[in-house]
Amino acid sequence: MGQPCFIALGANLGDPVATVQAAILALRELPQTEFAAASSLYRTAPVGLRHQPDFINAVVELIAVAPAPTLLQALFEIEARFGRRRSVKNAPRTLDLDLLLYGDELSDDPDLTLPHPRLHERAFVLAPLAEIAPQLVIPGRGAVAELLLRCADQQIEKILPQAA
Ligand code: PH2
Ligand code: MG
Ligand code: MG
Repeated sequence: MGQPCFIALGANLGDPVATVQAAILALRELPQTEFAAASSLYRTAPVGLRHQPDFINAVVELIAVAPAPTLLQALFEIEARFGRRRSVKNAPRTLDLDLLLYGDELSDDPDLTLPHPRLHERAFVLAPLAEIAPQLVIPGRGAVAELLLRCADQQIEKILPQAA
């Protein structure tokens, strides 16, 4: 039996809509995982970053047989394929893939913290997540719908409904 996993996609360089759409296709094709759902695409104001272009964000659900570190490695490989260069923290990026949740696994490993340490305070993650998993409860944080209500001040706009 696989574990339900949620992956956040973000891009704000190049053609971010095309990048996020192509990255969703790449996630659908990952070995040792089964595609479950993809959210719409959202245009979102940058959070915690100054003077950067808006982001395109989305969330994908996969059922993974591969263990979390293997899945994380596969995500890094997709980021690299899309031209991601790791320079300074929070630099604009062609593609960022963050593992949000791996089943109900908890981890405080700094290289792979589960659940993702900032997911509960980011509308650009919570809105697409609530769209594909409205009943989801984030371990230690609460219901995704409830958490989203607390981020009402963050600017996000659904731009492209996903035909999953
Ligand atoms: N990612 C960040 C920091 N800030 N803001 C938005 N709107 N979307 C992101 O994907 C994002 C961000 C760090 O990964
Ligand atoms: Mg990120
Ligand atoms: Mg990242």
